[in-house]
Amino acid sequence: MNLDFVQKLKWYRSVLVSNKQIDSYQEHGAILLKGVFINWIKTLEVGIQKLMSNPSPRERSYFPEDGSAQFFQDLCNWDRIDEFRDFIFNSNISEISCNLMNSKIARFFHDHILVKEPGSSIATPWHQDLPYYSVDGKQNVSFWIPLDPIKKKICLKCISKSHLTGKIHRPKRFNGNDLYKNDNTDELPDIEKNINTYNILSWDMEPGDAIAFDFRVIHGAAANSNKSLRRRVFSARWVGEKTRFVNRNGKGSPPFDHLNLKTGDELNVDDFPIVYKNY
Ligand SMILES: O=C(O)CCC(=O)C(=O)O
Repeated sequence: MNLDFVQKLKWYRSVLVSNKQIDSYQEHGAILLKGVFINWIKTLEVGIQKLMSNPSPRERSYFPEDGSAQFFQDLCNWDRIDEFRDFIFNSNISEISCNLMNSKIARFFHDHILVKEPGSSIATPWHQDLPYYSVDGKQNVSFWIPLDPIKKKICLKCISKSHLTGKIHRPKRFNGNDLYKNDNTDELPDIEKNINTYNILSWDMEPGDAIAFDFRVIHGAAANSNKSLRRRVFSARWVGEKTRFVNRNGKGSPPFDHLNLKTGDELNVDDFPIVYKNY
């Protein structure tokens, strides 16, 4: 193959994520991307180590009542953890986001770290992310990036096509408490009771792989039943040019309550930088 520089660049870009993968993302709301972040695992490991030894005021960890290990969570740390910022600005993640969202831009929304220590008995309940977020719009994507090998039984589980129902279900904290007061949205149906009626997407994963999923997709994850392996996950959330700020009349998660934005506004504030432009 004898390609000039521009052709090479186009070829390189087109293999980051194929049209088939983009179609599958739009259709199912979740896809597996193999090996896309393999060169960034060490960087993210260092970042997570730094974060856990100095968490932010937004840390929200859960300690199981049975005395098993913690489920550590923290959010929005890219501006103080160099390794996170490096990954967000210098890896291919912004370009992949842009392509998956069919957007002209990839705007970073936030990072979220989710570490289930070995044997932690805390399962992540079924939920959608959109009702927790101060944004609305179909152009969005989250990446679930494990830093440890993951067996399918403890992998993120996404319900295929659940982003297309048009329904937004009542958000709850992972301990079952309602997130917003006087929330009259519908409760999520009992997924476990009818589990065989859903097409559940989940995979065996290696460090470097990622699941890209839509903010509207119903998803959850089992406890970390593995007694010797940690389940460290770096999650990065992105929005496109048509996604807008929304005031959900309550403290969402993450709580962006310092922002002076109104429903319908573009997210033109430093918290949400545009990292990639496709024009
Ligand atoms: O990692 C988990 O246990 C859950 C992840 C999740 O709910 C999310 O990334 O939105």
